Amino acid sequence: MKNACVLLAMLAIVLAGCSRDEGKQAGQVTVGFSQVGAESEWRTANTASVKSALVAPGFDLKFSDAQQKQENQIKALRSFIAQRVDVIAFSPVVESGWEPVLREAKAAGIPVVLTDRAVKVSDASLYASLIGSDFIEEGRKAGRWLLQDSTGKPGPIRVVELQGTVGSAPAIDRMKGFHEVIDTDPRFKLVRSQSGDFTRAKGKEVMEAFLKAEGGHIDVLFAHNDDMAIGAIQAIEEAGLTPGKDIRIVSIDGVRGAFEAMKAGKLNATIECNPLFGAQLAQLIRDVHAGKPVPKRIVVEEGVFTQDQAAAALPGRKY
Ligand code: GZL
Repeated sequence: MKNACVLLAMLAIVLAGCSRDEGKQAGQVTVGFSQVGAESEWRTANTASVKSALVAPGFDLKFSDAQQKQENQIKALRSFIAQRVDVIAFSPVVESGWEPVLREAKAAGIPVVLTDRAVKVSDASLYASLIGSDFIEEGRKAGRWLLQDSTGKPGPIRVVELQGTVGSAPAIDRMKGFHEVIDTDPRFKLVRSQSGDFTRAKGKEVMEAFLKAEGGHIDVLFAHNDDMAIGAIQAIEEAGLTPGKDIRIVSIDGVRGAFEAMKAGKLNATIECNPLFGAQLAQLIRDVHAGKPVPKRIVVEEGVFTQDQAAAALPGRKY
């Protein structure tokens, strides 16, 4: 009996080894991908797009979910380096703190592609390319929508802001773009601004605190993503106010939940941030691996959607 167990264990080890060997066919590109987490509808759609493109012939994908923690991403990148993957790709949860591990990847001769979010480094050669949205422009689009929607309205127009993850490129840049536009009009007064970490739960919690502090004196909510806006909508309703009317709401991402909220009249506008760049990323990784010259910055195209367009657009939305 004992011999049989030993034999079975040995067989399992050999099979596991075989499956690992089979996992990497000749000509395949082994990619280590570190994703921020699963904090929002946008992130879920982005992960699905990346996996649909990289769990495919020609690639051997090693995927890691960092649960929105930078230390988990750094651990994952070091593991990819130790496994000697061909290319590393990752969406950096925050902008700073990456220089050491990126230097280790460079020293190991492993090219790095940034997806979705940017990093702040002193040496731009530490990554080959960044594919993702222009967050400053997304913030400007939100500001322009608010200016246009406030035509003829007297001031003061009291604005609260739900920021994304502290230190992340989208939070920093969306805030910058939004204020670049609304700060030109003295009617707008920013009365509260705090991070909801891009999640529905935290967005609701922070909006509850805003409502408690400001009472009914909030006219507009600018949320850095739809998930926080949807959480805030719950808080606004629980406070006995009507979202979309008592408090106008503009947010960013363009996820299905936002279109449903607009269709229900609870959200006024969403600025699209397209997560579906998996196929473009796969081609970028192929080109980087082949040593071909690639653009340092690839900007994903996206639009703006308002309440009146929601019902017609909803059936065709891909995320
Ligand atoms: C934007 C992306 C942001 C989304 C959020 O490209 O980094 O992170 O706006 C997500 O929904 O959490």
